[in-house]
Amino acid sequence: MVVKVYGPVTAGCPQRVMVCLFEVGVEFEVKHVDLEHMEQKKPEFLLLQPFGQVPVIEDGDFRLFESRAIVRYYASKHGPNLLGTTLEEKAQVDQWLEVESHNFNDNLFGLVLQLEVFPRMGQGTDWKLVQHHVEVLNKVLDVYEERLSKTKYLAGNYYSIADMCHLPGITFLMTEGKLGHLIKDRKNVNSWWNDISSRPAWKKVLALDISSIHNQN
Ligand SMILES: N[C@@H](CCC(=O)N[C@@H](CS)C(=O)NCC(=O)O)C(=O)O
Repeated sequence: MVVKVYGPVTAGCPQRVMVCLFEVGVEFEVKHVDLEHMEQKKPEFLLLQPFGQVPVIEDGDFRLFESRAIVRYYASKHGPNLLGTTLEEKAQVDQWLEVESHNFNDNLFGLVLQLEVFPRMGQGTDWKLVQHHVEVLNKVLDVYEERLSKTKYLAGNYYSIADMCHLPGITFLMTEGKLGHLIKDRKNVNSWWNDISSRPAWKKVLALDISSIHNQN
């Protein structure tokens, strides 16, 4: 049974799910949701995701939303190697996944809104807020730099979903956000980034072609 992933291939939250599915080898098809035209707020989509956001997955009769919950589910279902093996390793993965979700992503998402979403909607950028998010992210990434001087990956010396969940956000910093120096100026963070972003699963996500996805629907 092919898993359905609802969301544009270019949006960070669905990308988090897609990279996990590529990594664990689960076949999926993308059901494009047009965020520009607010398809995610239409009644039929709210039946799938009551908060009107992507991603959602459908796996047979099973439906799930919240990207990190989906990532945890598929990583649990298809082997322990992305979650750590011992109880302590698993707890470390959970800890760094929480850090990704709150310390990192809350600020990253603020930057996506100010630098990409609002300008596209014809609204101005609040540069004071941009400065605030960058300042906080600098502090967060200083913590990462220290951590990654001791271990190869965030949770330890094994690649995990905690590393994986950073891929869309850091890609934004490196590209549209034009804030790549936050990564490149930190030796250990930069090596970690080069390592995790060169994994085939992430390259496959970036290669997903929006026009071919449209044709599937
Ligand atoms: N915590 C949710 C956040 C979902 C989310 O913010 N999705 C964005 C795309 S990355 C979205 O649907 N934006 C459109 C909207 O909020 O109306 C998750 O990780 O799945």
